[in-house]
Amino acid sequence: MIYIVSSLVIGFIMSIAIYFFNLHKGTIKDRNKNFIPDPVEEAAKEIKRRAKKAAKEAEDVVEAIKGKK
Ligand SMILES: [Ca+2]
Repeated sequence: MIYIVSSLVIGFIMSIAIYFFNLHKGTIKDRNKNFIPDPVEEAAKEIKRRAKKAAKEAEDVVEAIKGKK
C-alpha cells in the first residue's frame, strides 16, 4: 500500500516538475504567464461561450413555451 501511495506521489511531483520545466522552456505556450497553457485557456473560453449560448437558447425555449415570444 505504502509503495502504491509513494509511487503516485512521486509520479505527481514529477509531472508537476516536467510541466513547469516545459512551461519555463516555452514548449507549453503561456503568453499571459498565469501557469495555465494557452490551448487550455482557449478551450475553457470556448466552453464558457457555448454554455452561455446554450443557456440563452434554453431561456428562449422556455419563453416560447410560455408564449411570450
Ligand atoms: Ca496562460
